[in-house]
Amino acid sequence: MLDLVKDVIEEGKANSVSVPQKDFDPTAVRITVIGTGGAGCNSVSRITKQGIKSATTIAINTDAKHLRITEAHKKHVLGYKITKGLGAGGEPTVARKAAEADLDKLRTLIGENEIVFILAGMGGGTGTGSSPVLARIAKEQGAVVIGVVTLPFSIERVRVKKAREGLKDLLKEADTVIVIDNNRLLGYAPNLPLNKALELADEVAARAVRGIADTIVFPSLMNVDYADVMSVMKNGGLAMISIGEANGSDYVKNVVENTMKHPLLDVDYEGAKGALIHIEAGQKLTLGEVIEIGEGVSSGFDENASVKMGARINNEFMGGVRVTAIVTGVKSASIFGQAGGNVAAQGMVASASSTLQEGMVDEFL
Ligand SMILES: Nc1nc2c(ncn2[C@@H]2O[C@H](COP(=O)(O)OP(=O)(O)OP(=O)(O)O)[C@@H](O)[C@H]2O)c(=O)[nH]1
Ligand SMILES: [Mg+2]
Repeated sequence: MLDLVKDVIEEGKANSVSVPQKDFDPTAVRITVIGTGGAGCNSVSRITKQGIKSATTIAINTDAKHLRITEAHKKHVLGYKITKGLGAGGEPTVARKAAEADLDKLRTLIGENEIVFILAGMGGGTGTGSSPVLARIAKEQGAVVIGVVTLPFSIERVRVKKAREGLKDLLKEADTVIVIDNNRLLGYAPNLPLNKALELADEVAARAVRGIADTIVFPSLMNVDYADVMSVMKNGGLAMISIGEANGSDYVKNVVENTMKHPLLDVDYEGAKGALIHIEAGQKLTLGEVIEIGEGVSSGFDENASVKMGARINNEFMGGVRVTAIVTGVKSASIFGQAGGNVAAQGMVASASSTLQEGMVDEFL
């Protein structure tokens, strides 16, 4: 079983994950992680409890009661005048109005950043309706905006349409949206109870954020700097994430296989814009192995995709290795349907230097 799954099953273990304790200059690269709605707040709580020195965390919810039990550096009850802190009742339009009513407060709360992550579960009211507004504000204030969102389990049927609409709106405002299809988490652990599966989604979101934020901020065996992240994430469009782990002998070959086995979104890499591969391992990891892993993981990507690799030594890993791969500018017929999808998606990749056009997204969906 993947350590990823074990950490989630063994209650509390995730809270003891060690993070680099180095001081860093917070003015160098300002990173903010925003969680909105129940799922987004739970993901942000997880990140905050684990400890994150590379970023500021903000939790936003229309549901004040849930916000009270959320851990974050800053918290905000969204659109209190409209929702009275009682939630958005599953209505994205209510949450959008609540966010629009709070524009000035949100501008101050978010501030200026180089990178802003927006975490949400698509399919409910608050996360679905507010995340595009938050993305717009963060972008207007100068940040590269990366959404990290989940799509509902198929058993949550009525939420799927709402989730697609929300994703479509978020793709218009954010640079890149990393999509975790909850159904695909079951590839990691088919028999998880629902609450644990949702925690697993939180953990994947946490690793996506940490894989990017910590690698930029803290010195590593192989550094990824802000310019590298920009080249992959700016106007990256739809993105998929996959996590692989391996231990013992032959761990290089095994981790490559594991990483490619369970992408968390069913995608086509043709025309992919870029990839960010983050590798964490114990002391014995060599630069040669880093390159071997990177080449192995990226062998299926589009040949024009710009691949950036970062590697960090983590003494907790002993003989193990963990890989987080994020591929941007991908196409996903399984979410968006076949008709017109491919043409529009190729257009998205071809226009990497301009922001996503509204018409293109509509066609894409
Ligand atoms: N990762 C994760 N996903 C969750 C969790 N809870 C629910 N989800 C998923 O996220 C979707 C949205 O749910 P919530 O985040 O609770 O909804 P919300 O944004 O708070 O919306 P309202 O409560 O209607 O305002 C659900 O359909 C689930 O697929 C969680 O704890 N973690
Ligand atoms: Mg809620």
